[in-house]
Amino acid sequence: MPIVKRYKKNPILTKHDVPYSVSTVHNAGAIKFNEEYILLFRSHLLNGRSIIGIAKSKDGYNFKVNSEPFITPATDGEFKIYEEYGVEDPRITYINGEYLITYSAYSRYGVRIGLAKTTDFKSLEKIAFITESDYRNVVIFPEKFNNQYVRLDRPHTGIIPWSIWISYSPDLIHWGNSKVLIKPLMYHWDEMKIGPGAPPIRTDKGWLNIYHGVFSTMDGSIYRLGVALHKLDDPSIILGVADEWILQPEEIYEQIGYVHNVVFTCGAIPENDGTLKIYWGGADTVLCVGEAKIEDLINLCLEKSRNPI
Ligand code: BMA
Repeated sequence: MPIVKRYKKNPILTKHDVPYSVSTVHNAGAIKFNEEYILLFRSHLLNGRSIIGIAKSKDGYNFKVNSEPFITPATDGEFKIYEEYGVEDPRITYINGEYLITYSAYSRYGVRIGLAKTTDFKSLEKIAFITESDYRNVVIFPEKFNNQYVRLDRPHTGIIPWSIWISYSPDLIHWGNSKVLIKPLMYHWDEMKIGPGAPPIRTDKGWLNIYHGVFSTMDGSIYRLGVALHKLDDPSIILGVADEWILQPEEIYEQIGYVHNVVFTCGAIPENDGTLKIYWGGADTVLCVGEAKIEDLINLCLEKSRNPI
């Protein structure tokens, strides 16, 4: 039995479901809002740059896409120069009555992380860039720890393979006290690079961190998903990192597309029955969903663990 069970009617969204012109629908932040499921998803425009659309659903499987995109590159003001090449891969965190959205902003100056917020998924306020260049994959925890906001992030460096770090902030704008937490393993499915995927999910055994890992082959890179468990009251402590991946490209819509052999997540939603709905982009082209038992994910982290560093 695979640990993540694919929804039979995958993919749940494709470019044909979008009422404006795009060539892909993938990598989506996910959250429940007023009894509805919300997805903020990335799409490539026909010029190759990305924007972020919004889709809503009553059941988490059947989504309807709004007629207008939700986040597009700023056309004036201070955000403009850093979003010129597009906005990608949103993550959503609910904290203090607001929905925080982190996204990758691309420009001739590199890739950095923008922070925006909404209270109603109708209007959006861009707040600040919260990293300099050479950062992607920032996920904010939905709780404060010792009065600090906490995030997992992924700086780019030429010295070690790209790894998962933790950083702290008093105000969501200024971040520091960074520490490396999980590093790719040599000759392992995640040897090339890893990065946070879904914002961490609270369980009674710890925070589940669903992340992506990449392995390079003669036929290109393979993006898979893995899972780690962080201590509840101190997420800088890793209780376990599963040695095995939890999802790899196996269906045709994950193996063939805009980028072959990719499953990539930006969001997962825990349900009251102990399952977790994980949303992922297939081959950077379509959007998929699947379910895992939270208990199985925890056990995999604790019983088949590898060294985090
Ligand atoms: C990463 C990001 C993701 C993408 C993945 C696979 O570097 O660009 O948005 O899904 O590559 O192409």
